[in-house]
Amino acid sequence: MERTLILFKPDAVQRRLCGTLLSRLETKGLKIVGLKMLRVTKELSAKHYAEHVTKSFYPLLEAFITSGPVVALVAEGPNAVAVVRTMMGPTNGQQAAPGTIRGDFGVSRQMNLMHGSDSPEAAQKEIAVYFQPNELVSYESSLKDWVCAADEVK
Ligand code: IDP
Ligand code: MG
Repeated sequence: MERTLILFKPDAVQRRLCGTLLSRLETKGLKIVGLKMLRVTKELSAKHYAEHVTKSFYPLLEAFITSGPVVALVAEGPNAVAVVRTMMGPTNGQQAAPGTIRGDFGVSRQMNLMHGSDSPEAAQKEIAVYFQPNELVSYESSLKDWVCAADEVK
């Protein structure tokens, strides 16, 4: 079963949308296997956003992501990486369709509420950046037989 790294960014925490966003992940059928609140430091930001560090917008992104607490989660489910990206919508809330998280809750390119890994490889790296192995909890959900059919589990 695939895992993905999710952040509720500082704007989501300040706007008190964490419960709403968590609820959307849970009602979608994803299983939460890791969850914590933390402050992203400049060092952590550079690790997480390594692909963006040299870009012109990076100073703004760093200031934003370090500006207040975030909530980090690991969600598990079939195709969890792609499923969460689809739920979030494109980067800019102005272009994100209604029904997506960024489309429903924001109008910004930077303050777009949520991060989700963009590939299974990125997810593995990002999960290791935010969570120690013993902070992830493997458990069997009693709902599993009602979330998807046996031949869809991979
Ligand atoms: P993603 O979050 O949809 O994967 P990326 O292009 O990987 O988007 O950018 C990472 C984050 O950096 C975005 O979610 C957004 O918060 C911020 N960001 C992206 N492009 C810009 C920009 O042009 N100006 C300021 N911030 C940006
Ligand atoms: Mg990205």
